[in-house]
Amino acid sequence: MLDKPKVLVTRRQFSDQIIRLKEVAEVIYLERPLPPTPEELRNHVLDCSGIFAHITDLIDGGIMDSAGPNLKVIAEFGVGYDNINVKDASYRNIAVANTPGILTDTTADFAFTVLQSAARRIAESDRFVRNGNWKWFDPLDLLGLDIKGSTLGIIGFGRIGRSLAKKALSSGMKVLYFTRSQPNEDYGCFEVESLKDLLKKSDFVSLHCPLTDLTKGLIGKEEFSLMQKHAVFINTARGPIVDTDALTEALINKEISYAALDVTDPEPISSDHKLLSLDNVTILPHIASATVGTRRKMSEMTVDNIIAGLNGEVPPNCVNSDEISR
Ligand code: 8YV
Repeated sequence: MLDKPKVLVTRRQFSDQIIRLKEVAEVIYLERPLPPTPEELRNHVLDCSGIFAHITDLIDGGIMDSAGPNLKVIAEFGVGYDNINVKDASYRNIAVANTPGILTDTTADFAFTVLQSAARRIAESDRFVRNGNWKWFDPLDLLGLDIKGSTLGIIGFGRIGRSLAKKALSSGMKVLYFTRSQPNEDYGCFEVESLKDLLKKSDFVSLHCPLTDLTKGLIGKEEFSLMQKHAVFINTARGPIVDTDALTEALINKEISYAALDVTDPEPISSDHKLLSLDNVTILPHIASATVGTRRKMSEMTVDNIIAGLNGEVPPNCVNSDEISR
């Protein structure tokens, strides 16, 4: 009998999906909450044909070479796959796949929730009560921003950006967007000519572009200086799209009024980071897609991608199908 191919799963996952994988593969399962160190990753990946990868795993040509010639598929648990060097994978004829679509509404719902919570100073107000500061009703304290009639600027108008736009429009917001690619449908939103234009005109700015060489550091000192003083900045995309030092300064100097972040750079952010000492920022631990239903489906899609890859097929959600041969 032929040996089963090896598959590395780098974090704990839903047990039914591990069982599915075990039917077709010998699974090296790092069933613990902590991500593997780069050295552990290099060791565990040896002889693997597939990798069930997470955002915490930096997978470059070196890791692919540590796996060796059997490696056929790297399947990311998520839509963003900036932790995988796709060029290196294509060069080695390895398929890279992700989980698009399934998390669109969950992530956009979350972005809108975070936007509304920031507008109404929810986290700050909760701290206010817990710290014993709620003495009396004060008509002029903890005043927020209205959603209806405000302008939302969306940077990146892919699936998640467009889903957020629909929610914002139905709540009476005006929506501007800036994108480098051609959107199919804009539902009555307005495309702006430049990022500058969007930053100047928006009351809320929300990031929805992938992290690439082009978008790394896209929002820095100059961009924050263009935003309105009352503007709220939301990042549920990727931390390194924003210059963290510039954001910290902008919040300290009140160049913008508030930031709500589900992603940071570095990630996780250390508990003694300056940002955490500020009252005008909410920081969440990368949970935009974290619902039971969505994470389950993401896990299932990741396993679908791996099984197809092990079978020598192009995985259903392959991002480099044009660059590999099967
Ligand atoms: C994932 C995400 O949970 O899909 C993405 O790009 O950021 C999240 O939905 C995260 O990537 C964990 O691997």
